[in-house]
Amino acid sequence: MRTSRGDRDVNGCGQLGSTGYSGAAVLVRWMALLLCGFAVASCRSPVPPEPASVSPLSNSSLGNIIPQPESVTSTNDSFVLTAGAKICVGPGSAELVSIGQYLADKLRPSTGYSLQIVAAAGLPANGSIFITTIGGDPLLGDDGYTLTITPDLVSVVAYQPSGLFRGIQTIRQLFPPAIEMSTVQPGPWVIATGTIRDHPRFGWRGSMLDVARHFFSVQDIKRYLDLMAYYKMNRFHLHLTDDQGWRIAINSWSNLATYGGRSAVGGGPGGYFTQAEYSELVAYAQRLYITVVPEIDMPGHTNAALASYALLNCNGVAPPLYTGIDVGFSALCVSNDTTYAFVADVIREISSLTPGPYIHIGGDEASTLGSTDYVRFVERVQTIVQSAGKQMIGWEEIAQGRLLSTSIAQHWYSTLAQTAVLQGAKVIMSPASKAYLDMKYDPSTPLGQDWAGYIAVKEAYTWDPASQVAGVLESDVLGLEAPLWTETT
Ligand code: NGO
Repeated sequence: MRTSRGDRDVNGCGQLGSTGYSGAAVLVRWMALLLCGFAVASCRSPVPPEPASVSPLSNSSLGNIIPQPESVTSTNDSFVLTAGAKICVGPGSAELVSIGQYLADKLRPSTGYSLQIVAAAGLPANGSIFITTIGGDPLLGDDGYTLTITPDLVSVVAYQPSGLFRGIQTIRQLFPPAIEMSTVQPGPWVIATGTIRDHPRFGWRGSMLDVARHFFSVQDIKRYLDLMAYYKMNRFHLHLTDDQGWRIAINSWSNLATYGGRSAVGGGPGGYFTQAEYSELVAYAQRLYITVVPEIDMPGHTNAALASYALLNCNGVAPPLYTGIDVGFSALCVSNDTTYAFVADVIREISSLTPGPYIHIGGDEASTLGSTDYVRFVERVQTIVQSAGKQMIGWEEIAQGRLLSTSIAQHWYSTLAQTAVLQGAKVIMSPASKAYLDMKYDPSTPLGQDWAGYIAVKEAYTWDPASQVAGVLESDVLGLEAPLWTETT
C-alpha cells in the first residue's frame, strides 16, 4: 500500500505568545537565509585600543540575538574592536585556547586583525575579548554564559567551556553583519555595551538533516553544522537511511551502502558516507559542542535495505531500488530472527562510531505492519539499543510499545507523545506544522512540501513547546528539533 502524504489530516495548534526563544525551526530558516597563534603572555601587556571614531550605538543593537537570551541589559555605550585587540582565555587550557582560536578564526577574515590568543595571567588589557570559566555560575548549566560588554572589555564567563562557545556566538551576532564576510571589510567593529545572561530554556536544541532522500557531501554537512553552531544548536540528528537510500557503510552488511546507497529521489546518483567520513563529521560536530544523533529508520522506510538483501524480506525477494516520494509501503520482516541479527549488527557498528549517548531507530509510518508486530519489533530493538549502551530515540509511534524511562519519543504529528509521557519517557518536540523545515513558507516558496501547512518565519518562532500536545508539560520536554527532510531539496 502506498500512501500519499497529501491526504494526511494535520492537527494544527494555536500560536502562542513567545516568552523567550521557542522555535528551533526559525534558527535553521535563518541559517538557510545565511546560505544566500596561541602565545603565552600576560594579558596585562598594554594593548592601547585605536581611538574610536564612532558614536555609541542605540540599545536596540543588543536585541538582535537568536535564540533570544534570558535577559539583556543595555548600558548605552559602545565597545570597538581594534587592530591591537587580543583574545584572552583563562585558564589557558588547551580547550579554552581552542575556543579562543575559533573566535579569532571567525573574526580575522573580515577585520584583517591578527587577534592574538593569550592565556590570561591577570586582568585583560583594555580592548580585549576575555573568555573564562573562572567564576562561572553553575546555575547557568552547560550551555549558559554571561556576556558583559563595557567600553573597555568584552568578557564571557561560563560554568563550562560549552557555555563559552555559545557565548562567543552571541559576540559574532552582535557585531555588524559584515563581520561574517570572508574578505577584509572597512568596519568599524562596534558592539553596544550591556550585560546578557543566557541559558537554554530547553537543553535539546536540535536540527535534523535527511541525507537519504538526497545525499549531501561531507563539506555540505560541515557547513550545516557551522550554521547550527552560530545559532547555539547542540544536537545534530542525521537521518541516514530511508526507502530511497542507505547512506552509511556497515562492514558486516556491505551491500547496504554499496548497493542500497546508489539511489535517490528522482533517480540521482545517491552516495554514502564511509565510516571514516562519518567519524570525521562526528569529530567536527564535537568541536562545535554538537552531539550527533544517528538515525537508522526501521522497521518501515527500509526499501533501500530490503533491496540490498533479499533475506530481509518475508517473501525472500528483494524489491527494486526506489526513487519516488511515497511513504509507508516498506517494512523489514519482523517475524524473522535474521532481521534482529541484522539490526544488532547495524546498531553495534553505528554505536561504536558514535560517542553521543543516543541512537534513533526511526519507527515512523510502518503502515504495512499490524500493531502487535510493530510493538514487538520496537520493544526488541529497544533491548538491542540498550545492550549497545545507548539510549533509544524514536518518532512518537514508538510510544505504542513499552518504553524504558530512558527512551525518548519525538513528536511530529499525532498525540502519541502523551502515551510516551505516561510511561515516564521524555519528548523532543518537532511538530510538523511548526518545526518542519521542508514545509513551505507560503504558496510561492519554490522548494518544499505543504502537507502540514505553510509555516511563516514568525509562526516557526513563536510556538510554545510546552503547550503543543495536551498532557505533555514543560518538564516532559527535552527540547526542540527542526527536521529538514529532503524530498525536494
Ligand atoms: C514525515 C515522514 C518523513 C517525510 C516527512 C516529510 C516523519 C517523521 N516521517 O515525518 O518520511 O520525509 O514527513 O515532511
